Amino acid sequence: MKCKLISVPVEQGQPVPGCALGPEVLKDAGLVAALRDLGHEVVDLGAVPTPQPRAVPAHANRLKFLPEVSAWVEATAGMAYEASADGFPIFLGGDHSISAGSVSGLARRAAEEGRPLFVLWMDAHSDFHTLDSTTSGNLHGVPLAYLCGLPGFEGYFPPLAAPLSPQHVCILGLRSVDAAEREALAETAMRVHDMSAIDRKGIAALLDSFLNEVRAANGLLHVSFDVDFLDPPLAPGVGTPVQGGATFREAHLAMELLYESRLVTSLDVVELNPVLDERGRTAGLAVELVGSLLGKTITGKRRAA
Ligand code: NNH
Ligand code: MN
Ligand code: MN
Ligand code: MN
Repeated sequence: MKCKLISVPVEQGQPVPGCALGPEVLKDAGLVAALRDLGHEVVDLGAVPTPQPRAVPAHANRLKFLPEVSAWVEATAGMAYEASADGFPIFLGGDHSISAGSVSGLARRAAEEGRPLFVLWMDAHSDFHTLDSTTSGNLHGVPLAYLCGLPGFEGYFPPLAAPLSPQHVCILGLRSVDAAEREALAETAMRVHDMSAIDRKGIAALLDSFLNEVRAANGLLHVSFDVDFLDPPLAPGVGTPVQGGATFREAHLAMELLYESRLVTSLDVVELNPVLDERGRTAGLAVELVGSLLGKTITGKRRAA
């Protein structure tokens, strides 16, 4: 596989400084070597150039860095669209607002190819606020609502070429939902698997049923991996840790199943905050998990598809 690394060093979508260092630190933690060891070609496309803030009207809600984040979304979408012409794009965040860009660019490409884009959102949070409903004003809390075409983004975020169908989205690992999000989630057709569902049914069963849908629809599959999906003792280097996350084994199993499915066509790795990390553990684990998603196994032998 030809892996294309795209750095998106954005931290204005969340309140804790350090997240913009994510792409460099993931590379310092051995991401390129990990992928090459698996036999992949790695092309580092560098960083999305820092855009000028977008001219947007004033918003009634107290949104933080709206012109800046909106500009990053537009610039990242353009890069995602270009990069997805071939190969396997990997977006290195940066906070989760970048996925409003990466996924919208990929969705535009998928629509042109006439294939449905499915998204697996691995996250402690649902990121399903609209610009009107967010109470924190942190724009890393809105990308999934934007991508699904919820109202209120018009004029503030770039127009969407192709909104996601909520039936094609699966949230996995959820354990922190704000009141307004809870209402919106109750109305959506997205699959929402919280930690309780993982405890009861097992991560493999939940994932298998989603992967079967992707396969049956001949879909493309984007994985948006928010590092706070992981349990905080394993992954302390995130700005908004929430207790009770995925274990080391659950996370690896998920990645191994995704690899074996051969359905994944692109990836985001977001919300790593190296300033909050402890001795590089979070970065190291993130690199290891990307390896598992791209074919690493314990014995080194690849399982057949
Ligand atoms: N729901 C909260 C908010 O909107 C937290 C979002 N934080 C995240 N999302 N890290 O993944 O402010
Ligand atoms: Mn360096
Ligand atoms: Mn997130
Ligand atoms: Mn999160």
